[in-house]
Amino acid sequence: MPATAWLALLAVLCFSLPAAAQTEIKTFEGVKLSPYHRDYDNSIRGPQKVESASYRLKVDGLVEKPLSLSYQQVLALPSIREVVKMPCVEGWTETLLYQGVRLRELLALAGPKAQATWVMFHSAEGYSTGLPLKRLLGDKVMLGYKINGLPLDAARGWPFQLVAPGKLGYKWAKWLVRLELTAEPQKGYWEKRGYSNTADAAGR
Ligand SMILES: Nc1nc2c(c(=O)[nH]1)N[C@H]1C(S)=C(S)[C@@H](COP(=O)(O)O)O[C@H]1N2
Ligand SMILES: [Mo]
Repeated sequence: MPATAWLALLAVLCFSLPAAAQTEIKTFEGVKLSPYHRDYDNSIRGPQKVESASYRLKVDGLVEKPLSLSYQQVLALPSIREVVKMPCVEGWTETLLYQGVRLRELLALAGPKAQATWVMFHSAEGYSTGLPLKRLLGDKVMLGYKINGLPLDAARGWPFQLVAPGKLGYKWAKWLVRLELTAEPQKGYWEKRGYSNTADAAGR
């Protein structure tokens, strides 16, 4: 084969392989998924552009070993995939395929202290919410970084979103920067404004 043909082949591979890896998954194990891209946004300050080079996920508070992890360090941990439903208090529900790191794996790396009973999730734009530590040890609770096979973008919550099945959407903090373990329950952004700190998505 002439050199130009090799070059052409190489170019085709370089452009088509990443593109193929980025195709959105639309159905998974027979379940029709909600679309990744939407034209509405209900977050308190709109999509956030989190800087990737300097990004660190902090896990601190009542832990034996505080963590400060880069995006790549989190992605290197074992991951899971689950189809989950995210119901917003506004009335809509999305069914999405999430991929991420099980929260209990991450928490185990930090080693919660005996007094820790609660985890506060802090986001880049100042949003926060929290859940009982016990509730976060479940099989399907994760630090999500892909939806329908695509990495989270600025609208979806890059780099990480809490995936909390059974809880209303305002517990699913996006643009996560810090997990803080505390001894007592704390109120987050919406909870301080009167929303339930339990946020059970009963029947939704
Ligand atoms: N950082 C941050 N996370 C957030 C919010 C927000 O305003 N800021 N809004 C919450 C609410 S009310 C809902 S319903 C979901 C919507 O998330 P989605 O983009 O996955 O649909 O994000 C939650 N996470
Ligand atoms: Mo919401």
